[in-house]
Amino acid sequence: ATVVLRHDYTAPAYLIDRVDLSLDLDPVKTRVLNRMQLRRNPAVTPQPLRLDGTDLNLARVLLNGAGCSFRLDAGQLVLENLPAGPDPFELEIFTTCCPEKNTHLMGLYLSQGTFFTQCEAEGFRRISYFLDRPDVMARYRVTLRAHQAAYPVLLSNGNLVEHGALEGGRHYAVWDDPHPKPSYLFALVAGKLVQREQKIISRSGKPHTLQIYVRAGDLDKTEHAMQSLMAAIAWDEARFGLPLDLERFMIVATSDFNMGAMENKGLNIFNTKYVLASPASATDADYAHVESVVAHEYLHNWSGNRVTCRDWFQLSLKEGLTVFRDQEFSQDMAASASARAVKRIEDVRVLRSSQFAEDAGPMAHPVRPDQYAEINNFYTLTVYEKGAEVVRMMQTLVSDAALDPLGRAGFARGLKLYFERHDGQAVTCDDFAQAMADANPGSALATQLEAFKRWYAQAGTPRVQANAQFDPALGQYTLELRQHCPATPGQPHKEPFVIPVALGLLAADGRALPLQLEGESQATGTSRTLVLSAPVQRFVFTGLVGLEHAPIPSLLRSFSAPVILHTELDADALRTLLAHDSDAFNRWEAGQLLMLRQMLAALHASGPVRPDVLDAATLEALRAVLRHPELDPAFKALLLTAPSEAYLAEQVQQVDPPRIHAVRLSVRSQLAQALHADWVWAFEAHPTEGAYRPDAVSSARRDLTGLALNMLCLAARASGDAVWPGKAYQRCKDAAHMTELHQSLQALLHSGHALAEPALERMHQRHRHDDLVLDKWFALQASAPDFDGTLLARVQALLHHPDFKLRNPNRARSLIGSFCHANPAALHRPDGAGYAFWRARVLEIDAFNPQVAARLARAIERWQPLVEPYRSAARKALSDVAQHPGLSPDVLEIVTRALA
Ligand code: BAL
Ligand code: ZN
Repeated sequence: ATVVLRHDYTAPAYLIDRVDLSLDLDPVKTRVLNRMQLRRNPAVTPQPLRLDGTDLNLARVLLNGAGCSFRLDAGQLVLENLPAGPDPFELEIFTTCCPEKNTHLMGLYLSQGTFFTQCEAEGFRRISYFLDRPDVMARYRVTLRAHQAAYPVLLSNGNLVEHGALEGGRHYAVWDDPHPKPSYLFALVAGKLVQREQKIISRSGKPHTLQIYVRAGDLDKTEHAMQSLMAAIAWDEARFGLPLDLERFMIVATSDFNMGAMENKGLNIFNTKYVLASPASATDADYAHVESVVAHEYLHNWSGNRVTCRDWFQLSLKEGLTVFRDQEFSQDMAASASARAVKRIEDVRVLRSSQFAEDAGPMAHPVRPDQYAEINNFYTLTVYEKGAEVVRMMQTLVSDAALDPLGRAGFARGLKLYFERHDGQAVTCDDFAQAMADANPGSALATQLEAFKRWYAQAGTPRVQANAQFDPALGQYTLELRQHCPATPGQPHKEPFVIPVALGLLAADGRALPLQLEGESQATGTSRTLVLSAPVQRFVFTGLVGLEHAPIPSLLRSFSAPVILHTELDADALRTLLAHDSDAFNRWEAGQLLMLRQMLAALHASGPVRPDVLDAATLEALRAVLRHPELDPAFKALLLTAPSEAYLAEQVQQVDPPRIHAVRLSVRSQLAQALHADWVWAFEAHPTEGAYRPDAVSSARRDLTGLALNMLCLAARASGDAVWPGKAYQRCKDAAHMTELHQSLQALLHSGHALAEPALERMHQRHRHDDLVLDKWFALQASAPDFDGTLLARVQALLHHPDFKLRNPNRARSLIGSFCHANPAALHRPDGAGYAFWRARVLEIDAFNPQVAARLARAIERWQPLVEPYRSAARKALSDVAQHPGLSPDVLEIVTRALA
């Protein structure tokens, strides 16, 4: 496959000022007339015009209204004899395409009889020949024509300027978008839809219309999305002074979508999963996802649309920044400090279990990649989540300890300058970092900008080792921090990173100690940020007199950098942090570390996994957390959840998935039994009755109740008790809302109880007409523990269930994705049958939707650390796929990198 290199970037040879696009929509043959006004880019040497196009039937090309010579070359439409000179010229291109046969879900396609588009990254070229690259920005006017009865709603970007009836039962609509945009932000929708509308007045006094379009019957599930949209609009204006620049802002939901959602200018298109929510169909997690994805796409209106990427290597410019912004939005919505901490912990859990794994595997790439074969493969956790951490570190590094300790004001200044400088442009990650630094001269970011930017250029997760010495006589505590980053594919040596290390010191009794570095005249607070930028640095804290024991360091508070931290802290110190640290993140982290160390010991021990993995002191410390009178219930639930199997796998050189699963199950069972009375208390003390509300306080209560029920059913597995499984089953039957049903069914499935079967049956009966609930129904089964080795057979049987639809991405991911990505102990079977299943599904899906297939292909990319017999069998499955004739470039890139 062709590899695209970042260093090969050249500016476009032509610019497109205006596009007048006219589409006669028809499922079998859609006719597209594309009239463009182009001109030569004066900054580039004259050369032929090469327009991108994929799967188009070309009928006619006119240059300034007359026929002209052209040729097709490797899918591109090439025009050589264009007018010389700077004057604009008009090109008229007439093509047809077949939306009905478009199974890639890129370009123009049909979902349940409605036309949708997806153009990011390179979908526009499936609609018309174009300079399909993000640095070519044009003004669009779009005319849509279609049969009125079948497609009563006709939408595109911008404002509706004209509409009316045509002959033969057809009608038309003309949309004009005043904002120049790259082709990836183009969108249209045509079909039978209903809408919820909301008029708002923004701070500046301007009126705006907000609309959410869905299929008939789904309107009652759009309230949360509308509330989230209004909250996001108000938040961006309040926190960053960024107003809504559109008269009309539309969201449209589709159930066939490769991604989560898409930020097309003024016409966001969403996977139904991230728009629709009602108490009966959506869990607390779904409500939170809707809030954050609606915000994410809206926030792109500035970070992505007003200022976009010069080329796709800069994807994190918009994605990392927008993830950071949506994470901040969700934290601000959470209101209380503990709810903020819960959100941060959840985000870090995703980063550490999945992005760190990506950074350690064959797909490791910098936040700003240097090459790709298929750009769709680089919509990754590294570009998104690690990219967001890079932005967060910038915020930390522009902080002013005295005036702006969190860096919020400095960051807002930087963002303002970035938008002032680059509004309407397509720019690079360097431009963003430069604006941040320029707005904050003298900050740690500005003074070390070039070194900081290694976060964009170097792949891999840095390791930070902390060692300390305490001199009680001098009251001096010396902290030595060392960093190193392992090699990643193509990058054997790494330069040091600039790593903000937020920290505090605690006395043995848990008191926060004042922090004064050598050379400073006085202590400044009890929390501060050190900047580690050399391979080794020493920081000397003074004034710590009268301490009997060495201070306990609380390092990397709030997870101030995406690194793996190694400390020498013993179990006593961890328990002190768990009980007293003022930083909620590190309190949680101390609990995780206590469990993790003992889980790793059990993993490495020989013989069967013992039932007593955790020691008594750890259990008591965790009990104290569970019973704590003040801590937030959601925080307790996170703290009492053992590190995930994926995270454990990242801690070892030799990965044995079934053994990892056994260790975690042993810890869960131990917690369930040793804290039985406490779980009963937790379940009973946090009633969840009453009308469902998705707010942080009530969802926190449900988090803890759900975990308690899970634990009580697991304890019943050992004791034979029938009461708690009975209660769980009753809750499945009487569930007042989906969170309750989902948690209760999960409790039965995760304890392997026989009542799970009738509960599943009831869930299906009750919700079989709701696609999103059916997705959960498949996912619950595919991700359940495989207690008796029959799960693969169940998943295989479910492929033939009347409700299973392989071509629907959500459904395919719910069954096949859940099994392959979220159930390692069931996938990695000694007989290799899990890999055979994976191989067959990857090939099957690749034949019609390479983007979805490539995601699935990544499920076994980390075969190298597996122990035998898994390692050889997984490699064999990968090479079988790699040798398959006709493989898409998408899947080929994944398997080739995995086997390299
Ligand atoms: N731009 C692709 C979908 C998203 O990240 O918003
Ligand atoms: Zn995004």
